[in-house]
Formats: sequence, structure tokens, C-alpha cells
Amino acid sequence: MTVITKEAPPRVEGRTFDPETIRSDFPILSREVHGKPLVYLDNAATSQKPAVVIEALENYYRELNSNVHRGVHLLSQKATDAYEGARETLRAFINARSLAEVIYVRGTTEAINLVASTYGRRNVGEGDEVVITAMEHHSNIVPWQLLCEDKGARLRVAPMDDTGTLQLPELEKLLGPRTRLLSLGHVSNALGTINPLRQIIDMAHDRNIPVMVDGAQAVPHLAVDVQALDCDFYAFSSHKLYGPTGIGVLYGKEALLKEMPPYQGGGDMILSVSFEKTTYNALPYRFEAGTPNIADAIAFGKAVEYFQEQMASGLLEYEEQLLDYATEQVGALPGVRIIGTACEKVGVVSFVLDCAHPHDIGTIVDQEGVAIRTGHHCAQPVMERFQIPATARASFGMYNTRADVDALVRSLHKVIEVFG
Ligand code: C6P
Repeated sequence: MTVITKEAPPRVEGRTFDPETIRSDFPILSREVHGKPLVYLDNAATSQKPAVVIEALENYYRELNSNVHRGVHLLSQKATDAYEGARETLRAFINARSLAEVIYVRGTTEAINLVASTYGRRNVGEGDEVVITAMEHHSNIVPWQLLCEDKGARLRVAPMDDTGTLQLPELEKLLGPRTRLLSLGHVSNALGTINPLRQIIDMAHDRNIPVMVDGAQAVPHLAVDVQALDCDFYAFSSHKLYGPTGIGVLYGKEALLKEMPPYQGGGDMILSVSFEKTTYNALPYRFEAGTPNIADAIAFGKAVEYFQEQMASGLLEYEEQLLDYATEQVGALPGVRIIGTACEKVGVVSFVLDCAHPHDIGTIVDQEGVAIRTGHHCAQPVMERFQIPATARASFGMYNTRADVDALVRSLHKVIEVFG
């Protein structure tokens, strides 16, 4: 039996999620493209930003700009408070035990590279194995390939079936005495599959194998509680969660982080430096060398607060219904094949049409003002598994409506008229 962690956080009574009100919080949604109203359905690539996030960025540079953890002057103290306050917002958001477990990084990609180059370099040796799955984004493949090449270790890949569902018995068979880490996505960006993390993590922990989770596509659509999941590492990016680019989080269990060597050397990650010996700062700063991305971290905190408000109003249920509607409408098109039909899905509808290459689909719907992503979605092995070069992918955010889905479907009828 597959157990899915798709819990919604508690709803605040009397509040109803209203996408129309939400839309007015996102300035970019009122612009036109090619003379048509923008229909933005590329949220898995990056989401749009609400005014509160844009204002937080502007406010930082107008009112607070200063370096953190360094100055005794007022601005530096205020900037430090705002920067560390955002860390607390992020800690509470994923329910990490302590601030020491919340490391600021550039995004999911850097988080995975950090774990590969520190935890991986220390714990993976010749003949050892790292296990991933067949539905990973390149960010959760290449860092492990680099590590395995360097160490003479082996990368093993758990397969998925034709619906894009991970084959758990096959995964279980791969978890052996030489497995040093399992790293997998919570949600697939190319297929939308939600992996049953709790069950998988228990399976790995029964064999003393730590688990790293790529949460880039999960955090914008699911309630994530790292303690309930009991994952060892969890990575996510701000820019897919209505926050700015260039900032993200690596969560790690403190006991593991403490034993890991530093990632990069430089300012802020040290306690003392001499030419003979350097001692390192406490967590999380030990992994945050150099002047950090202060403004974006603060705005990320604002994005999370905004997102949490919408979750408390029923956002996640709304998104589920919208995805069902989109799947039904797109699935009814002539000559369409939906790629990724797992029972538990979130966020995306990936598809191909008999009559047109995905790039042509993307170009024609763009002329109608509809932004979708086409290509391999940085998941080339997924395309190979389904024996297709690419897909067209519509991906949803909190401001999308049934009218957006209808606009997509109308534009796809144009594609079929031209190529069919
Ligand atoms: N996927 C997409 O269009 P960064 O770039 O570090 O913020 O996130 C990388 C990443 C890692 N894992 C998953 C599952 C992802 O989906 C992504 C980013 C985007 O699907 C851009 S390729």
C-alpha cells in the first residue's frame, strides 16, 4: 500500500481561498503579452511574486541596507534582525527543531551540491552506493554522479512504472549494505508525481540509510513537516514559492550537520583564523561563507508568511481541484497523451500532442498569451523513460483559475488547427 503525505495544514475557520483577490496581489498578472492578457502557467519553473515580496526587497534597499552579523551600528543590527527573523519564519514553516538546522543557500541546486560535497565526500567511499530515482531533476543526479566518479562509488537508480509512480519494491531491493545515502524528489517536476516519502524514509532508516529530499516542487503545493517526515536533509528554493531568486534552504538534522566538514571557506563561517589553524563557526553559519543574500532572505520570509496565509484559507484544496479540472480538460483534447498519471499528483500537467512537437505547441500558445514550459524540464532521463524528446507542461500556482485552464485549452485547439 502506498501512503502519501499530502496533509493540508489546519484551515482557519471562516476563511475561504479566493483566487480573484489573490490575483490583485501580483502586479505582473495585469500585464499583457503579444497584446493578450498574460496567462501564466509556468509556475514550476518559477512563480510570480506578490507585492509584499517586491516591497520587502525595495524596503530593504531603501531603509535597511547593511551587512549582517558584523556591525554594531543600527542598520547592521536591524538588517541582522530581519535576516535572522526570516530564518525563524522558515524554520517554523517546515517545523525544523532549531535554527541551527536551517541553512541559507542559493536554491535547491546548491543545497544538493552542498550535501554531496560535504556529507557525501566524508561518508561515501570506493565501492559504496548512492541511490536516486528515475524521476529526478538533473540537480539531483549530476552532483551524485560527480561524487561517485570522484570516489569510485556507484549511482543506482530506482525505476518508475508507466504512470510515473516509483516502484517501491524495486527501490527497496536497491537499499543494501553499501548504500550510503538515498536522495529523491518529493514531487517530480516533469510528471507531478508525489512520492510516498514517509514510507520510503522508514524503509531507508530501517537499514540505517539517511535520506535527502529534493523538495523544490513540493513546498509550493504541500504542507511539509520535516520532523513528521523524519528526513535527514530537505532542500527547497524560494523562487518557486513566490519569493525571489537566488535564495533557498537546506534543512539538515543537527546531528548530521555537526559532523559535516564546511562547504566553502570565507568570512562568517569561522570562529578564528590564523595561518596555522582555523576554527569554524557554529551551525548554521558554518555553511554560510561570505556576505549572504540578505535582501532575498528577508523577502523569502515574507513570501512564506504570505503563502502560509493562503494555505490557512484552503489554498491546497483549491489547487487540487484546479489540477483535476486541468487534467480533465487537457486530457479531452484529440491526440493528447498526458505524461505522468500517478494517483498522487500535484502542480503540473505534462503532455504531448500527436500532431505537434512540444516546442511548436509552446510557441503557438505563447502567441495567445499563455506561458507554459516545453522541453525536457531538466529531467532528460524522464523523457527517455517515456521515449519522448520533450513535453509541454502547464504548471499551476495560487493565482491560476479555471479561466486560465480554458485559455490554455483554447490555445491548444489553435495548435491542433495549425498542425492537425
Ligand atoms: N525545476 C522546472 O522548470 P533551482 O534551480 O536550484 O531553484 O531548482 C532546481 C530544481 C531541483 N529539483 C526540482 C524537482 C526542480 O524542479 C528544480 C527546478 C525548474 O522544472 C527549472 S529546471
